[in-house]
Amino acid sequence: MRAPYTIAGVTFILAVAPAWPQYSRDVIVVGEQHYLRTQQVPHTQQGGYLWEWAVAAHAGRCVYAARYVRFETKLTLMRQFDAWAQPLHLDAIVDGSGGLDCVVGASSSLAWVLWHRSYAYGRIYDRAGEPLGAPFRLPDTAWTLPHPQNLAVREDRTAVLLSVSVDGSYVQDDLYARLFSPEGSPLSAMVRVAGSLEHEWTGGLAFVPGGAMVVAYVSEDRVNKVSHVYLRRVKPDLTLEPPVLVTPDYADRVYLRGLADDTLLVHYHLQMAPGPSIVQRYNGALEPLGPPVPTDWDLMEVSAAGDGRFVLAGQDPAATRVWARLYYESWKPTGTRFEVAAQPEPPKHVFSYLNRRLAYDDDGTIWIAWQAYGNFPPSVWYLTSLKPFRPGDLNYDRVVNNFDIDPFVLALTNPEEYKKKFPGVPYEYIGDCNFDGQLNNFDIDPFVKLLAP
Ligand SMILES: [Ca+2]
Ligand SMILES: [Ca+2]
Repeated sequence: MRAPYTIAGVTFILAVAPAWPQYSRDVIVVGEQHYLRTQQVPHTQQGGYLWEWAVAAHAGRCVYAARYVRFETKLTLMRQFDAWAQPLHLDAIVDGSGGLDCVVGASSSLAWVLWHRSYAYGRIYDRAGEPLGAPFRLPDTAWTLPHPQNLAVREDRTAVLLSVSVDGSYVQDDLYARLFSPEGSPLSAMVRVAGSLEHEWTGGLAFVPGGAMVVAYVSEDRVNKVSHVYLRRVKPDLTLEPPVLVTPDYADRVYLRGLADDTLLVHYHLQMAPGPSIVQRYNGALEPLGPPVPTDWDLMEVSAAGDGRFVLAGQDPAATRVWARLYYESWKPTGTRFEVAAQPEPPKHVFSYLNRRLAYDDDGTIWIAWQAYGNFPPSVWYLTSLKPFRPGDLNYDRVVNNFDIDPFVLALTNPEEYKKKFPGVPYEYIGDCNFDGQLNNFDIDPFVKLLAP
């Protein structure tokens, strides 16, 4: 139990957090087999109501930050999960005051949570969920937080934050980049990357070989009232190269991800009918690698893994169903869209427009944060994870071999012991090698066949 946390005379005590109620244990197949687990996020916490949240995933771990609001009492909580959606530690209180907006970013060793009141603030946590110092105010972010995808935490634990400036006027929106230490201190000046920023820009940033950074943004031609997507390189000494226009067409809502092969995946929307969304790959010099490829048009979020796979998610036009679809590196969809619903299925479920709701980890796990309504009040919030697995891989090391024999026998004969040894691993599904929906003696022969070379 942690010490009570007192803010403005209000004391919060967080008990050990149990797993949230889990509503769905499905296996769905999207290209490869995935285990889908949906948990209901508490709608109330310490007397406040869930207002908004953001998710990020990295190195087999999901970080989730949520803001609960009740009159002047506001509470931002952070929770981390392992890849099987098991909570790793207590909920951490990030901040007990202040306004809205929350953004979270993670590397394998630390997590940043940013929020906004009159100014933007941040707090940093280590992998065990312990705060590294007190909350701090971010310099020169006068009134707005960066939008999603604009906080990148590198493996050297430094972070780059894009922010939207600073004079309080949407008309003069400028985009700035700044490098921060692992403790949240600025390591560089604010670098002005672009101006005339489109209000609905989403942007993103990625690192390319040689230490340069690429920033994506949407800039508006305010005379002709059209928006264009740009990429721009920022060199290690923070000097700027000329911006690169991604398409001459009217486009916005750009997403950028740096991939493991040092190329860049760029995704954006065309605004003119029929308005498809487009994916295209670039090299680190910002030369296109191949033609633009159309994808789903009615999506709301995109997230990519380092191997170039990406997932799209959105909702149907009547706003009653949240869907997602996985694309392989070839940019061919892996199958039909799948619905992200809990069981029993709520009447309506939607993405909210705020913050970051979708994260695709490099290990292939997809995290989706969504909201159901229809019985309002209250609405119900869910966190869904989809984790790929191979039948028979009972020790979950991503290969099926002789090392899976003992765990298979354990799952079959002593599930309680198996659960202690492999917490959260859905052995009923992974051990079901004849695909009849249960794990029993009839799975032994099919399991042995999977071991055969
Ligand atoms: Ca294995
Ligand atoms: Ca079976």
